[in-house]
Amino acid sequence: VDLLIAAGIKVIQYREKYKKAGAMFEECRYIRERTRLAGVTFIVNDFVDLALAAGADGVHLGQEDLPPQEVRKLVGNDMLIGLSTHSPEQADAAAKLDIDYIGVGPIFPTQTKTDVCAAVGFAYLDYVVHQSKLPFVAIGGIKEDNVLSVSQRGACMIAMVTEIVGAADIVSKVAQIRRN
Ligand code: TZP
Ligand code: MG
Repeated sequence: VDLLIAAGIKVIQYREKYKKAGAMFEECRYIRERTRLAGVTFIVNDFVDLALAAGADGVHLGQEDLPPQEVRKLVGNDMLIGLSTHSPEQADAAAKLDIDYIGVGPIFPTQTKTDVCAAVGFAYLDYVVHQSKLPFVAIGGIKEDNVLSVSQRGACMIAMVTEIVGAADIVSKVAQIRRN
């Protein structure tokens, strides 16, 4: 997290799936402290209670998580809600919800998430760029060597996991990606 902040990353999402709640809370508390000092947005994946307890800026939901309208009742109007989407139908449904952004992907095949649909490719990205009014984050298999193909199609927020956290030098990797 400290390296991501040093690299100038604007949004950090906590994506732990297997630890005990207490351990996750301790990690989120650390991330919250660091991101607050740095002015970085902090989103918790999947767990509404953890997002609230940690004072995160937002919570990210999948299609099979709690319904966004129910989560809105729990978190109030100030917290961001993000929703993963994988098809034009899901983007259209998301437009009717009180959410702040959608995830769009996986654009390319990914190893990071096992319970994920097949890569949606550029067809779905193009649909969102041209048809959706919600802010969106492109995700899934995005790397230094293909990020330009995603941004040139109109994505201006891009999420990367492996390419960044798997880099030997995170700060240089992010600088190199930004030079693309
Ligand atoms: N949602 C769709 S793909 C994905 C998530 C969380 C994983 C992205 O990870 P990577 O390593 O950048 O492919
Ligand atoms: Mg999820």
